[in-house]
Amino acid sequence: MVFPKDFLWGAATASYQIEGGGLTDGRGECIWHRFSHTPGNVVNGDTGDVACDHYHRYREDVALMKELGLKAYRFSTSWPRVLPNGIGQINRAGIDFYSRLVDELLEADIRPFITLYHWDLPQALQDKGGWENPDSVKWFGDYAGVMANALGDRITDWTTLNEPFVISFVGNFFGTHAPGKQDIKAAYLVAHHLMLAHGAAVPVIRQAVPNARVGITIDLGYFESPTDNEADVQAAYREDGFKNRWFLDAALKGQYPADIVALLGDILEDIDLAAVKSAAVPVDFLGINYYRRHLFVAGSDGLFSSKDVEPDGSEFTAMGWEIYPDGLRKLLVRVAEEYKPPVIYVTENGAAFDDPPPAQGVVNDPRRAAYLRDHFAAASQAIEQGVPLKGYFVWSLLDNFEWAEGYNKRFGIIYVDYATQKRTFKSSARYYQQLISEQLR
Ligand code: IFM
Repeated sequence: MVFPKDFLWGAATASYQIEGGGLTDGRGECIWHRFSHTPGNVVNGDTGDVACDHYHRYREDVALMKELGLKAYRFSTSWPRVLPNGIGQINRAGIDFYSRLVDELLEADIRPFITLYHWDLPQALQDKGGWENPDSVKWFGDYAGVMANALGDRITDWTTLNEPFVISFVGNFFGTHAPGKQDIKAAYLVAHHLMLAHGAAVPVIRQAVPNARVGITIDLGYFESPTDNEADVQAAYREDGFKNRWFLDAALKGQYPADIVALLGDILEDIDLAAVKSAAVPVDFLGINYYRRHLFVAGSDGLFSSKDVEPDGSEFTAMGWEIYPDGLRKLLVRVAEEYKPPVIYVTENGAAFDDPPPAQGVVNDPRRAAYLRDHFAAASQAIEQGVPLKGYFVWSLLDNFEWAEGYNKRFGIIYVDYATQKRTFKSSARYYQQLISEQLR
């Protein structure tokens, strides 16, 4: 594995998953606060009230990043920490927190990559319909402007949204994420407004930060059929359309995939589909989050007449996700060829495993280190094949609040003992530290 010397080795987190700090210092309620405080939604009734207490321990966490040798850190900002009602009055304490964090990162020579929306919509906006409300496009643009004006003197790398598929469908169709709806029409409306909001926010950021590099992060799965049978191949392609092409085509081509539009029919009746043209503003990079492969054959299930199948002989993570590194290479090559983003970052990749507790000052997690090694190798092959991949953010820096799974699933390369908040490097963190230093030598 050889990466360019200027390759950005990073790690990622998200506000609600690590910050904690409850509703202190003027932070408004977000939809995940409401959702996780509603019994039955999250394993063990866990909430993000304390999480990794990063709000108070960010200096210690930046010191850990520096020890790892990270060149870049991807984090998200909590919209209601900055704008408790989502719009209007700015909470100075919220801005100050992110300002201190950014200063600390720059002091440590770590490049801050900010994400404006990683799922913690202000509850006050959800009460007005949330992302289903067409006004959400303007709300998000205004919030982007507040952040760009506050931090644009020190941050050049800006991401609008993280994982529009999960926001729309897991939150509004499957219902297992906040706000917990099960309404497919609502999910497509949310997806549409998210894409318009991205399109509205990019110029706002550019206006405030002339040297900004702006992008969006889309979660992609690698879809294929286990057979060469044409009907099975087509079924896998439809599933790819549902999850991947819907958002890639919107953000990078300004249109929705015609085959999926045709299948959805009336579900889209309230949406002005042509308006998605405005989502395809030029971006400086595309962020890709990759975790797994999905196998599908033709079937009679659901809108896409498909059926998912279990891969034979594969390994799985604690989330039950298949470990399939070559899917990352294939996706990167395909996206580079078909959508031609100027730069790609892997903005998330990593795995949950049932780690043992710390012993002699370390947590032994060889499977996570192997997972990362094999995915880095796939990424390096993609670069050899001409993909403009310029950086890689491991998910996640710290064990954290894994949404509906609570603290039950650990994705960190750094172990967090939630009772004491003590951080312990896992052996995967030591592996990553060594790889970074070798690659930079
Ligand atoms: O923890 C999440 C993250 O917030 C978004 N991408 C996937 C991760 C693992 O599920």
